Amino acid sequence: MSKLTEGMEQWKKEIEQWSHRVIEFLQQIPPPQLYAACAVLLLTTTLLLLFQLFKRTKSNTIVLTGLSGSGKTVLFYQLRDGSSHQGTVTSMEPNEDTFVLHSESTKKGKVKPIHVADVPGHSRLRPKLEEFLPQAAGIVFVVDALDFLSNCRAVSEYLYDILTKSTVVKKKIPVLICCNKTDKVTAHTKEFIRKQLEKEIDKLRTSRSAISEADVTNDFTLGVPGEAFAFSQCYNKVTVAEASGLTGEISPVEQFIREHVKP
Ligand SMILES: Nc1nc2c(ncn2[C@@H]2O[C@H](COP(=O)(O)OP(=O)(O)O)[C@@H](O)[C@H]2O)c(=O)[nH]1
Ligand SMILES: [Mg+2]
Repeated sequence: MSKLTEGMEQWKKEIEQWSHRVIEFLQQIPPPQLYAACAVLLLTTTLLLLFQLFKRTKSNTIVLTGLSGSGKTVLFYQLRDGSSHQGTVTSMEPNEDTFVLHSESTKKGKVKPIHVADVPGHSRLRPKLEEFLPQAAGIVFVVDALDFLSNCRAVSEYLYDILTKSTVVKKKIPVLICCNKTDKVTAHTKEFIRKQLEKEIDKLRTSRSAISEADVTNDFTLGVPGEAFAFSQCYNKVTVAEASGLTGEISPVEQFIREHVKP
């Protein structure tokens, strides 16, 4: 017999002896105690499994929205592929995907894929937004910083709608107002855009609450009554950042995503 098989035989014998001892030991324990132990073991494993499941179903969805033309699609591809796919993007391509951020794709260790949904801001499609909100870990609201002034009213109305959605308020979904296209020198700064939006929303608040006296379906009122509206008054966190989807300067967006979708 070779040394190896001898060693194996030895091991086998020892294992057999041990299993005998374990069985003997178990037979000595009164059955009720044994059952109780099994029950405890089963309970803890199910609890652990449930805990794991709960952790995994924790939202990793980021909703990308804003008026059409603000640069959502370009931003989506920049986040996923690290390039803007200029000229190759058609409206037929999927605007929803789960992926590891391009900037993190070379990172070792634990990187959690995120689910990004590009939800068009066209009023006809707005009900679509409602579908995504319950699972949203964060909203990236894209604003065209180049063509801002002519769109200010429409942008504010859409943002107002989002900020007063009951899901957004109740779940305190954080919103990043992403002032896009800042690669162009004529783009407005985030401070300017924030101030204009606050002013415009302040106006909307007055006109909309006048309507809602009769129509109680309005979800929530914004800000502090009697005070000029500021995003800091919102229940959920509202931040403003500058980015350029076209040139790939999107680190504030990636930071926002990482902050709210934990690995
Ligand atoms: N200069 C500049 N143009 C951009 C930027 N992002 C998008 N665009 C342009 O804006 C237009 C609309 O972009 P798109 O992503 O289709 O907007 P969407 O309608 O919000 O999906 C396209 O012509 C883009 O080339 C940017 O960061 N800088
Ligand atoms: Mg698009």
